[in-house]
Amino acid sequence: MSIISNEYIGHGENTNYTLARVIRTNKKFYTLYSAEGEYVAYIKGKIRYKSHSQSELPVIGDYVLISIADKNNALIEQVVPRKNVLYRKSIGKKTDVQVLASNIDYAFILLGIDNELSVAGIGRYLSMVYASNITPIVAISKIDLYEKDVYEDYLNDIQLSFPNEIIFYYSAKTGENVYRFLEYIIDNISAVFIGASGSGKSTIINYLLKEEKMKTGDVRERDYKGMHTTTHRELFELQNGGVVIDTPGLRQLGVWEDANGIKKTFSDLEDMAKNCKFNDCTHEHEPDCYILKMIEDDKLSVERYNVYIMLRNESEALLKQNVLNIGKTRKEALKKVTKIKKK
Ligand SMILES: Nc1nc2c(ncn2[C@@H]2O[C@H](COP(=O)(O)OP(=O)(O)O)[C@@H](O)[C@H]2O)c(=O)[nH]1
Ligand SMILES: [Mg+2]
Ligand SMILES: [Zn+2]
Repeated sequence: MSIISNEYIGHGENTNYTLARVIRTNKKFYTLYSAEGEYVAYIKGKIRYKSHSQSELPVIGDYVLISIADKNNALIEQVVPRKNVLYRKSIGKKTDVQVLASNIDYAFILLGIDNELSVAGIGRYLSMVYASNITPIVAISKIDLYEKDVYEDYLNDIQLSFPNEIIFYYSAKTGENVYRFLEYIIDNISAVFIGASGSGKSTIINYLLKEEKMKTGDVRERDYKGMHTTTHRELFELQNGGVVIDTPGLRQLGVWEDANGIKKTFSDLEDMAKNCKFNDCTHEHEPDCYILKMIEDDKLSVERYNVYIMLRNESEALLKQNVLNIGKTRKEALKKVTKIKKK
């Protein structure tokens, strides 16, 4: 039973509850895997009531303790403390944290070679994964679409921009390099697949599963009451015991890469910055900037530098904008309070 990884076996042993893992989430219910089989489960009202934000509610990958009435009616009593969560922050009226999956060892960032393959985009995904303290692996799909000499230089540039990350390319059509996934996804390891819609997540998972457990493209299915529902995320066990988690396409809109994740992605630049003349050097125009000197000396890739500056500036601008927004809502709230007081 590798869906439940070794480190969690035995959890809840001294309780009347059964240990299970969330393998599918839906609006109203969850599908769980346990040693005794699969269950449809609901959250105990208390959990929903007590939770301060959406991020505390069960997500795909969570281990939970359940009480069981029958196969179609189990109750999630507790979420077992998470090892980690893959999350992203977005800015709208307020800052939101969206938890995509939990208890993850690797996040495979999938990018179609025919689409959306940019150094900046990769930097963004890396920052998100590092902010969550998860190891990223970049996998570039659909290389069967082009001759090697068309994309080889480009892929070299990408590797030069991210010299510390594992990056490989593959084709789910010809099977080229697909084995690379299985070097990482082994027994007791959980890997999540992220990337834009159409980048090939479901296809490679199907390939790895060696059977059509999922439909590619939009997944819609009937739930147990016969209603059409969109399945959000799904977790599967490979024959070798590794676990893979599919996610829906991530939209970039309003997404805010955490300053922390950016720092981790570019930790070498953060280190170099210690040698700049000014403490608050922006590394854009200052004299005696060590980072600019490293570029001049060909010791730092210009592309890597550009992505760093872009993401850092974007993150700072969004943060500022957000602080302003919060300021505005506070002012509005205050206005209301004063009005009430005047009455
Ligand atoms: N030529 C080619 N097409 C692929 C490859 N991987 C996925 N596709 C196609 O890309 C489309 C989107 O794939 P899908 O797995 O549904 O993407 P998802 O949205 O990331 O889950 C489908 O039409 C797949 O057949 C690949 O390696 N080569
Ligand atoms: Mg898909
Ligand atoms: Zn500098």
